Amino acid sequence: MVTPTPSPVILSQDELKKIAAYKAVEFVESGMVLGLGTGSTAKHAIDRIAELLRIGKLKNIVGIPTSSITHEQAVSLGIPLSDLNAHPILDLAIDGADEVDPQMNLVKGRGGSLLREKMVEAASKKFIVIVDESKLVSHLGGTGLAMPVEIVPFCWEFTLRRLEMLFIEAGCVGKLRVVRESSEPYVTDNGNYIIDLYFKSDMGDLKEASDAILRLAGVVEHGMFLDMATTVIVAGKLGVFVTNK
Ligand code: ABF
Repeated sequence: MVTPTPSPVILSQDELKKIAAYKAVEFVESGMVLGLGTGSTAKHAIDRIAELLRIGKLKNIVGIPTSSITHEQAVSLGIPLSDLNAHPILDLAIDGADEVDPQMNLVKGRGGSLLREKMVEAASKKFIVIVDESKLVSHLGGTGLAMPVEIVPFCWEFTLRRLEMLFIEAGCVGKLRVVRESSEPYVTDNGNYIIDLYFKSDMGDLKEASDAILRLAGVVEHGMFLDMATTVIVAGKLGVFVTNK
């Protein structure tokens, strides 16, 4: 008799995100001040933190949300919240990312919350990034997908052109992010706009690119998170991998 070989379990992308998120929550300890990320992966982590608080396995957590949507989720789950004014140093932040390179540099902000995410995560002693394996890239901006930049609404077309000019050799094209249903500009939690930059070729040295973008007066922040992650947790077909800086 032939014993059937069990077929491998195929996990959905969302299930992989949940695995990475739950793994990250294993690093949360009672009494921590926690940066709560934004996006579908971070949402799983927040659900899990709330569950552990509910059953008493975690106590005295203070959450610092990185967006209004995360704020709403945390409030609805009863997670005590505060802000950076009251807690300028966080113990740990957990958040997703759009791209992760081999040096643990990130692109974030396709969800629109990059400014608050960067403020909160830069203030955190540890920053765990949680992703499914589709987010791994060999170099940032090389996927043909957007690298977001938050800008002030004033004369946004001028700022868009200036951004394109910075990366003219990389064939950079900028697009104002709009709300799909209305074609109106997407407005961030901070009342700003987002320009999504698309590159035809490598944008060059990341630190130089970052500095050049931040020197433009209409720019508020960009979505490259360089040298910020202290741990990356990747869930994929072969399992869950934790890499520390
Ligand atoms: C946030 O959510 C963002 O910085 C990033 O744009 C996005 C990742 O999305 P998801 O977890 O839904 O894949 O962390």
